[in-house]
Amino acid sequence: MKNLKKTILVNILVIFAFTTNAQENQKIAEIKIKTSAVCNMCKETLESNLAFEKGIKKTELEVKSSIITVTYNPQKITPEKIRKAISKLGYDADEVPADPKAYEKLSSCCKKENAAH
Ligand SMILES: [Cu+2]
Repeated sequence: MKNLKKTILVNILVIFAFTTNAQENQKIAEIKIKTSAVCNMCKETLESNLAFEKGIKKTELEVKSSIITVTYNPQKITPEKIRKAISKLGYDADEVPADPKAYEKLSSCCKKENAAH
């Protein structure tokens, strides 16, 4: 009798774990944000720094179009916060302008006014 109870309990836990996992998989969204990135260094800066942002799962910046594709968990981060994070790194993100202080710290080749390459 004791063993039966144990088996039932384990089964319930297993079912619970699977259900949680299924919900977890649905907590994924994707957004494309237009940035002011101009070169591969910008790509590096954005992708490596955004990786530390809570809720962001994957980032991929296309240098040619300056568009960054962000895969994120909408339960943990909002598109608004993602744009803020990009701005804090010194880059424009859609309608959110680059944070002036962060922008100043960028390498000269990464500044949008010098985008001659
Ligand atoms: Cu750059």
